[in-house]
Amino acid sequence: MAYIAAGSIMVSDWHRSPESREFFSKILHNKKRRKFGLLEAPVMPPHLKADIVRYKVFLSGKSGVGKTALAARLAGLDMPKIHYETTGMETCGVFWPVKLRESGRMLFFHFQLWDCGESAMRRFDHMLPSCKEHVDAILFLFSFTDRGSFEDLSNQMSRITEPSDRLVRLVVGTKFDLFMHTDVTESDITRFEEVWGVPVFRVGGDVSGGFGEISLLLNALAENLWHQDCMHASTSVPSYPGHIGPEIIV
Ligand SMILES: Nc1nc2c(ncn2[C@@H]2O[C@H](COP(=O)(O)OP(=O)(O)OP(=O)(O)O)[C@@H](O)[C@H]2O)c(=O)[nH]1
Ligand SMILES: [Mg+2]
Repeated sequence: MAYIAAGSIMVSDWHRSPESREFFSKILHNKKRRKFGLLEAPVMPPHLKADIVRYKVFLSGKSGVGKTALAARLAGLDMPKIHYETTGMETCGVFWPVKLRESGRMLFFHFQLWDCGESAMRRFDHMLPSCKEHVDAILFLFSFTDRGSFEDLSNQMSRITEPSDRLVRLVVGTKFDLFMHTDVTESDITRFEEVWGVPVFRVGGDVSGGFGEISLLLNALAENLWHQDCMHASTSVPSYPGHIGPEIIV
């Protein structure tokens, strides 16, 4: 599926506009991200009603590239300072409010992130199938400080997914803050984006205050998932077990 340019469906940088303040205040607490229980969700006053659309997102990449750190970064949790191999599978949820451009409608996206340690993935055969079951998007990670992880991307993408799979694929380069030690050049990235038609996002460093680079990634995820559902809804009879995206007209 063709990648959607930022801002074609959703208002880019909406998190910076005063209008979004009330929505973002529902996912923040004392300038940090609010923690939601399993069955909790942001509640808006009736005049600002916003539907919640839910998606499953799988984080894939070599051990140590920063899957657990990225999940924590996106969820606003503390990031691991040192590498503890994730011994099994962990999930966490991220709410992210957006505004649709044409209708002016606001929505809360809920991304359920699935993070599986790479060695557990290799050891237990059932891990990959359960991560892939009903998955809506996959983030393929590589680290800017590990050229091998970048070179392995193409392999990984063709091994885990089929071209016919209905899912959004995005690539995330981690440890961009350590660019002094980078093993991957800008022209490597440009070439990869051209060949695969998939955008590469760069993350790294502190997320102190504001949403910084994660807003780009969360918006892109939301926008492409929404687009994917709209395309699917226009070509088939809708039946959406996991979420209520497509029956809402953009
Ligand atoms: N400087 C910097 N360090 C990072 C970044 N992302 C991850 N790290 C560090 O890289 C190490 C490994 O990160 P993890 O998130 O634990 O790696 P993982 O992909 O979950 O690894 P497995 O669970 O073994 O599959 C940790 O020490 C993190 O602090 C980043 O963007 N910048
Ligand atoms: Mg991990």
